[in-house]
Amino acid sequence: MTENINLLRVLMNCAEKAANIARVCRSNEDLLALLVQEKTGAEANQRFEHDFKTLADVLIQETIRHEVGKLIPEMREAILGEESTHFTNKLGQEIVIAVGDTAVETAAGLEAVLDGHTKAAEALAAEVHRNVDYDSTLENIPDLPETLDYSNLGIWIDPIDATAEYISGDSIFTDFPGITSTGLDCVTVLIGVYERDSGVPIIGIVSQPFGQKLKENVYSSSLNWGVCLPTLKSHNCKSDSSERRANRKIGIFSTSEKAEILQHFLDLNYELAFSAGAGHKALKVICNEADIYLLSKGSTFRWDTCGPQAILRALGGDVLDYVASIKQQLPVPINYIDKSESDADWKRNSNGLIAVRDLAILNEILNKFAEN
Ligand code: 2IP
Ligand code: CA
Repeated sequence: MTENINLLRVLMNCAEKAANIARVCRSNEDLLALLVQEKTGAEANQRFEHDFKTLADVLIQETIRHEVGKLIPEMREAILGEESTHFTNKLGQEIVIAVGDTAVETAAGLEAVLDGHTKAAEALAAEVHRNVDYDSTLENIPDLPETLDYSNLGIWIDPIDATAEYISGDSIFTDFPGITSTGLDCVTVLIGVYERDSGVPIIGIVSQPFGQKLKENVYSSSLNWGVCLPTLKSHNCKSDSSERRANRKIGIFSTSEKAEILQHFLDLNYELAFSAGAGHKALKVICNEADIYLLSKGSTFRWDTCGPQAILRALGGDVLDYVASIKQQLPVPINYIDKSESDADWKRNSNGLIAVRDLAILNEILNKFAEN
């Protein structure tokens, strides 16, 4: 059944479908009204804003599960993300999101959840069921090895990373050193495939649904991908080797990173950039616009890192466990081996992270952090 299926192509189309859903929620008036409820409005409105964002996330996750499950049934149950299909909205009602066999069926289910917003439900369902063959617009997509054991693969998805940027949709501004700090550019769709027995990420996709502005309110995606298997290392990432990078060491950080951590980088002659979105910051390292993304806190999750990590591994870099790497003075990669559900926090990268494209730059950094 899965003989002629290329998982990389399937996931590229899934990422594009996710990007379409993310874009339509901002371009369709009815959906945008639900997404951006007046922040100062009634309490019920504020509750709905949160709920609609959850609904969009769950819907994208379910759409990807549906698409992958249709083509590769053995992976259906191994597709994981932040949300569950059953969630309780802020009014205490149980909500179930399901992708039906037809757009009409999906719309009917969504309409019930969206409290009679018929047009909004139909617009979403149309995107869920739209035929997407984005892969045919891309070049140099490799065949995956025939030996790939799909039953040993799991997927982590972040349907919309940098939610706050997505909801506020602030205008994009470019800050030093030419890296976008806030806005829709920081929004990413993150898909990562890992081997369940080894916990190692092997296929990654990072798509920016608002990566290319075509005209006012019209965007197309920028897609980066990577494959890192013993017999195949391949990627397609737009890399920035412009003048402004020559001989400059650049670190990218969360705006909430601790001052003492930033000071270590200043001591090592790094320039500091700040931006929103865990996926976006990792992407800046992938694209060689920054050398390192270090986060000392445990504020990211497996769905934030699995995809970017697979791409960085394909490029010769990795995403590391911050605490363990400093302690052992060695690069210790983040690992995705399935953990027991009894550990409530098992999905969190609780030790922080270090994302690099070139492992060789780590020596002085690990040293510096060990001294202090
Ligand atoms: C968030 C989002 C935030 C990031 C946080 C992620 O994911 O990417 O921007 O914080 O770590 O978990 P920061 O921007 O400070 O790096 P989501 O938006 O999906 O909750
Ligand atoms: Ca996220």
